[in-house]
Amino acid sequence: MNDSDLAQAADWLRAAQRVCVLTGAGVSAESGIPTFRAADGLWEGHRIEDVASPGGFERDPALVWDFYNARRANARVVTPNPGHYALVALEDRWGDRFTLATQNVDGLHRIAGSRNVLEVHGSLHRTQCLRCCKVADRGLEPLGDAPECPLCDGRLRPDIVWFGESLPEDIWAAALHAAAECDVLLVVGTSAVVHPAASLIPIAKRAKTPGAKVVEINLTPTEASRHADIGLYGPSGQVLPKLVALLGEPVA
Ligand code: BV8
Ligand code: ZN
Repeated sequence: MNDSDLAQAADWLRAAQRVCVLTGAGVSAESGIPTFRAADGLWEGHRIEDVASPGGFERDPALVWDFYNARRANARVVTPNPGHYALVALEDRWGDRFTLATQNVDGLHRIAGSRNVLEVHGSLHRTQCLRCCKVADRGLEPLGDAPECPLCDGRLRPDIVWFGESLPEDIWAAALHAAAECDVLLVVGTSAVVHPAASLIPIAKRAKTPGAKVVEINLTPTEASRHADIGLYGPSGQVLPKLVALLGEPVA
């Protein structure tokens, strides 16, 4: 990552009225949560269809709960990293003109202090009852491989958007609006291969004229790179704090 690109990204941010951020598993990597598509990725040893699809849950709910209980156990022992806290600082600066859409289900953005967080793929912290449909925040304590609803004894599933499932309508509508309206979109730690989340990137560029400036923050170029105006390549836990530090004090 070169200093002139960092300075250019900071200039675009300083001039932005509205800022949107899209994060993926990479922003939590330095906290100790494995990403999905790296060699040691989460999907290792598990076919996606078996553990992150409605069909997989129908076929073997205990296997799926084992997979999610393992991720809950991992999320229970990690803490936000400087990248999460830098995004909190951006929200402090732009207030309600800042939106953070995350594909992550680990809850670390909220734990770090982010407020306006759109969890487009759900959350490890929540369960959904298949009988009474109650969605409940159940923290990250172990849930066993056949947890039941405390209200109606129905079977519980993770409140996670699986492959082949649509995203929560209200959350997705808010993410679309934020991407379409923003002046700068930061794309942080995502391979940008999963849709429709990845479509927020071209939407930010094309929804209005002039389109948003897109800044990619990643270890390597990705599917997002072709839409990016600038790529800041390095660990997000280092790049984001540098970017925030360059912004200086907000002009009153
Ligand atoms: C839907 C919950 C239909 C599970 C997840 C063909 C083409 C296009 C689309 C499709 C297609 N075939 C099927 C589809 C649709 C499918 C899809 O996109 N598939 C992909 C794989 C091709 N999408 C769906 O099924 C979606 N639903 O389409 O429904 C529909 C429509 C209308 C009505 C009804 C139905 C649902 C998608 C949601 C799936 N659920 N998560 C769980 O988490 O357990 S997706 C899963 O992938 C995670 O949420 C994850 O966040 C997401 C994206 O992955 P990333 O976050 O990007 O993670 P990854 O490992 O890939 O990359 C990490 C990046 O970080 C890397 O670039 C790495 O370099 C970088 N990095 C690492 N360390 C650092 C770093 N960067 C900075 N600093 C570091 N330190
Ligand atoms: Zn219930």
